[in-house]
Amino acid sequence: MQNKIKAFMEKVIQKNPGEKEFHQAVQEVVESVMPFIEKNPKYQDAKILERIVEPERVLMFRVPWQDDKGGVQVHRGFRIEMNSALGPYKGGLRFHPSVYLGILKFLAFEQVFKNSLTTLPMGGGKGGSDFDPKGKSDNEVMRFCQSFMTELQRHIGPDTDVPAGDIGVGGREIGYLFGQYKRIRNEFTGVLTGKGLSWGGSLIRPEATGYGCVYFAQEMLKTRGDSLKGKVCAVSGSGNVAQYTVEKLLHLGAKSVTLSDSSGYIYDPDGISEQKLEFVMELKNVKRGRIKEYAAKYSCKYVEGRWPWEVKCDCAFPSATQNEIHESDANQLVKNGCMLVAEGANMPTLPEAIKVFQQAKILYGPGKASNAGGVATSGLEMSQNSQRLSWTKEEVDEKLRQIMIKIHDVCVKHGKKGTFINYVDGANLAGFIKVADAMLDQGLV
Ligand code: NDP
Ligand code: 2IT
Repeated sequence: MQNKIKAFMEKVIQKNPGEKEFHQAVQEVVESVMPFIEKNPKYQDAKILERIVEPERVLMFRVPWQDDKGGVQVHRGFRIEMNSALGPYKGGLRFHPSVYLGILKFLAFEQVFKNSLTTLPMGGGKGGSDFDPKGKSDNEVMRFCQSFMTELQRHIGPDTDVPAGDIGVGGREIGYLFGQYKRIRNEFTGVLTGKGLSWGGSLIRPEATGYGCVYFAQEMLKTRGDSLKGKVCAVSGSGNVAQYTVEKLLHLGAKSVTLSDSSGYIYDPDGISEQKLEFVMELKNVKRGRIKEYAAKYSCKYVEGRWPWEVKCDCAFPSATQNEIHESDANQLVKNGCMLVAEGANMPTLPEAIKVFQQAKILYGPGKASNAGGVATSGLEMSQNSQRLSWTKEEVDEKLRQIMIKIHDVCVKHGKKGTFINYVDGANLAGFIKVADAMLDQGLV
């Protein structure tokens, strides 16, 4: 088996040179599904694995824009249309200076399996740019978004490809992108999700990734007869996912003691209260300041240039970015008694660190399962847009909760090994089988 995996990965690496995050994401899925494929020759004969790692289409384009001083800036835009076996391409846009093909291909690849798990009819895609919204004025961000959409609009549509937010793309950016799409195409459609409430957005979409991740954690704990009540939680990041993770943890009686940004983390042993969270939301979403200011305001510890995994906690919610938990962090977490890791971010845990969690037999929920609530609620936004109706907050939240329970169930079904649940294998296999079968049904495409 190991030889087969190695031979397959050698080809992937050769064909996609320098895209190390993509290699990492593919390796994880291939390790889970290769034994299954070996037992089911129909997938081998149809070369499903070889096809699934090849994007259906990759778009790469120039994004020129003018800054406030009148200077010309040039960035690179991307959209990876990875797989449409289950529905229109669906997945976020990331604006971050680190963005290149390898990052967006890993994200698009993960998205295919994640979207399959949601139970909703969505294919997988991802896009973005190496543009950094940090430090830019609203007008600069608007001009960039308008230029980006001027090209992207010819490739997307409500039945073709439906982007949304990710790192660096929130409500403000979605607004500018939607405005430009509408202006060029002269149509008001559900071409993006994460829209404002008065112009086609869904209630609970902003909350959905964080809430969904906490619902998933709840289900994981239930398998051990436990709950979130009274748990001390370490959360990383301080953006969309982190904020609503902290909010839901608070609602369920847990205590979040950390938040971070790319400069460092804060440690507040008293816990982040409703009022403190309000401060964080204003700081991050309106003032666009640094998390350090929380420590100054509430007189707690701030640790520059480090991740919060050295803090003692019962549960960890990595919600910033890929590869933020290294092997040494995983060892530290386990040593400190951490019993659960639920990933709000995409691929935040390095492979060696995943092994540490699995060997310690703690509850470890991989992002493609535990953070699927965001895209699932995007799917619900698409349904509402198609119906030209809006559902209530309670209705959307309950649908989200039920979806997270179903994702957990299917992970258990495919990942249970004796008394231990391998959520990585469970999510990869369940996600894969549905997409693979749809690809078989649709012939050689
Ligand atoms: P935001 O842009 O709202 O927030 C990102 C947070 O992570 C910020 O605090 C940011 O700090 C920090 N961060 C980003 N990159 C780095 C880095 N390289 N090193 C250290 N810190 C970093 O993004 P989201 O909250 O939307 O996304 C967070 C994660 O969740 C991502 O992995 C994303 O792919 C994933 N995700 C998001 C979903 C969504 O619906 N938004 C759905 C599913 C997954 P700083 O401001 O200093 O850059
Ligand atoms: O990684 C993700 O699932 C997202 N950024 C959300 C994608 C979406 O289409 O809502």
